[in-house]
Order: sequence, then structure tokens, then C-alpha cells
Amino acid sequence: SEDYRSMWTELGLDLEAHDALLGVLGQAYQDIYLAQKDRPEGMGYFDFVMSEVHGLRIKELLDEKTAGRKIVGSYCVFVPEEIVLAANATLVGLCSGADFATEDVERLLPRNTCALIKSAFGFKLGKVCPYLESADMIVGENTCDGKKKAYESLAGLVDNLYVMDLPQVKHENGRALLKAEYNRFKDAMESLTGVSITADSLKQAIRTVNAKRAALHRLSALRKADPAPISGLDALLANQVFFYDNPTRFTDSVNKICDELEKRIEAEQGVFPEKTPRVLVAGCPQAVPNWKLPMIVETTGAVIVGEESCVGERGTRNLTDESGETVEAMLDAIVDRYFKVDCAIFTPNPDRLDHIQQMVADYRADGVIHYGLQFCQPYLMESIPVEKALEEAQIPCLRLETDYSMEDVGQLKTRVEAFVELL
Ligand code: BJ8
Repeated sequence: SEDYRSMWTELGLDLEAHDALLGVLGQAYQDIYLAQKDRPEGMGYFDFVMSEVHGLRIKELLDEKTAGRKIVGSYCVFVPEEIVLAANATLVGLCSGADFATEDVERLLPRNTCALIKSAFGFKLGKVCPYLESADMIVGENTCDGKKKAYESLAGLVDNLYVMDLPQVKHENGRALLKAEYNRFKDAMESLTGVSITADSLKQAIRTVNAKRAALHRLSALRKADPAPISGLDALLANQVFFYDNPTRFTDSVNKICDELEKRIEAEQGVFPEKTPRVLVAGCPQAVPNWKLPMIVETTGAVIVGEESCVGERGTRNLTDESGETVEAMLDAIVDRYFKVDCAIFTPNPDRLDHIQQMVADYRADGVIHYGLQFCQPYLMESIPVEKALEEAQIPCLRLETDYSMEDVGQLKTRVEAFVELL
């Protein structure tokens, strides 16, 4: 609409490039999502969210800003939403899953940088991300070398970058660093918003974020059923929208889908026939609109039953203890909760392998596809021992390495087909 166009212009977007992006996105959504059969009716909500992803949701964020709230953007699940909400700000995810302005990006970053980082830069340089342009603060974090160094360059492109340091070992010293950094972040949030975090506001924030994670836990548990009541594509979309949507509305919408899925399971209804080979995807995050792998898998006679990923269970699996009565006690609980995230930047990282095996058992997966983005050292390095351990446990594993381009779709499809035949 005209209103949206003037909103985008005011945000400084390049309207022509942005139209092109929305065109591609809309078409991909049509071809990949709307082409699926027997989708739960509740997915209509997510279809609406996606059709308005740069429209209504941005308008809501701008309205929040007019009302005095701040918007904070982040690229990693280590940025604690509880602290952001408690300081009267809104957190949005900025990771993106499409190539954009690649030539410009490669003037700033080496060609052998992972697609996720390049995409973040492309959306900034191409002026096509209204979330990034709405943000009052952008939070980077010292995780992999690629991101850590890229933020130094990003600092020259945005004027509101805050960088959080993160530990790399699961040891008392690592926890102490995380705690110090979360305290520093709390101070930074309070000075951004001018609002002091209180025991009440923090408790409320913990409850809000726990509720949205719990809704996804409920959704995951329903995916244990055979036939699968929801496709991996649709479940991934819910995990992606987790990062953008109004938290309470998101929670309600996911719970509504779960009510519907419970009925489906009772009626033994599924999106794929019973005994369809079941796949667990493990590895790098798949940000919107990166639907490439699930699209390939689910058009090749298999169904994805879980994502061991930050856009998935690695990001959402643990809740924060909400019983603390003081800000200090609740901050400790927040540190405890996030310190369990088993990102491959940690060394050593045995919890991740345990979690993958646990997920295989819980979701009754027949095999694992390890999804690695090209040039992502942490996950590609880890994929080799992961594959070895799974094979020792007699769990078939396929290690894929890819990027955001569509050039290798045929080749990937051939490999996935051969893998699915084994299951
Ligand atoms: S907690 S997974 S969201 S860092 S794909 S940019 S690792 S080279 S995304 Fe992540 Fe936080 Fe960890 Fe999760 Fe680097 Fe790899 Fe690129 Fe990656």
C-alpha cells in the first residue's frame, strides 16, 4: 500500500531493490509454502505474518517507537530477550537467509565468508531491511571468527552497534564472563531506554519469553507422531517467526496450531503418509527466507521432524527459572539458562552431540542431515565427529555443505534422494 511505501522511504530503504526482494520472497513463499498439501489451518496466521513481514510488523514496531519503546536488533540467540523486554524494548532477529547485493558485500568481506554473514551485510548495503533500519540498537556478539571480525566492518555502516563478548568454554570462568557481559548489557539497555529494570519487570519478561518457548516445545512434542501432523517447512517457519513477531501473539498462535495438531493426531491424520522416512536436521541456523533444505527434503519423500539449530531447538530448548525474587537472582537464572546453549563456537562441545542423539530418539528420526553453511568453520568442523558418532550408534547421517544460492539444488536433491532411500 501507499502507506507502507512512504514508511519504507522514511526508513531509508531503496524502494526499487526492496520491491524486487519482496517479489522474489512472495514467489518463493507461493512455490514452497502454499504449494504444500493438507497444511494445518492455523498456518494461515503465519501466511499472514509472512505476507506482512515488511509491512504490518514494521508499522507495529514504528508505533511502539512513537509510544517511547526502543527496538533492538540481534544476530544471535545469546542476546537475552528477557533483559531487552524488561527494559521496555522489543527484540527482533536480524539474521537473514537470502543473498543480496553480493558484489557490494564482497568489497567489504572476503568471498569465503559464510552466507549468513554476507546476507546481513547485503541487506544493509542494499538498503532492503526495514528491521535493521528501525533498530535503535544493533547487538553483535563475539561468536565465530567470521561474525566477530565482520562486526568491526559493520560498525562503519551503522551508528548504533553494541558488541557483546561471549565465552568459548563451558567452565566457571566462561560463566563469569557471560554474567559480566549480561550485566553490562543490562546497563546498556537501561541507558538506551531510560527505564530501570525491576524485579517485577524482569519476572514478567522471563514469563513472556518462557511462554513463547514453551509453545514451541509443545509444537515439537507433537512432531513425534507418525504420521507427522505438520511439515518440517511449516514448523521451521514457526521457529523463524519466533524472532520477529509480537511475543504474546506468537505464543497464542502457536498454541492454537498445537490444539489443531492434537486433533489431527487423534484422527491419525498427517501431512505425509504414515511411515514416511523421518529426518532430523542439525547444524547451522536457517533464517528467513532460507527454506532450501526443507524444500528439497520434503519434496523427496521424507519429512523433517526436528531442527537441532538456533532457529529451532538449540535456541529454544531451555526455559529460564522464574522463581527468583530479586533482579540479581533472576539475572543469575538467565545466565544459567543461556550458558547451556551448545553453539559450535564452544570448545569442546560434547553437549551438542548428546542433544542430537536425544532428538533422534525423541522424534523417532530415521536419520540425520547435518546442514553446514559453506565456510562456517565451527559447524563444518563439528560435523565430522558428529557424523562419526552417529554412525557408530547406527544412525545414518548425511553431511551437506551449501549456501543460499539455488545452483546446487539439483545436486543436493540427488544426494538427499540417495540418503532417503537408505532410511
Ligand atoms: S549461538 S549458531 S546464533 S553464533 S553460520 S555466522 S557460526 S560462520 S550463526 Fe549462531 Fe549464535 Fe552460535 Fe546460534 Fe558463524 Fe557459522 Fe556463519 Fe553462524
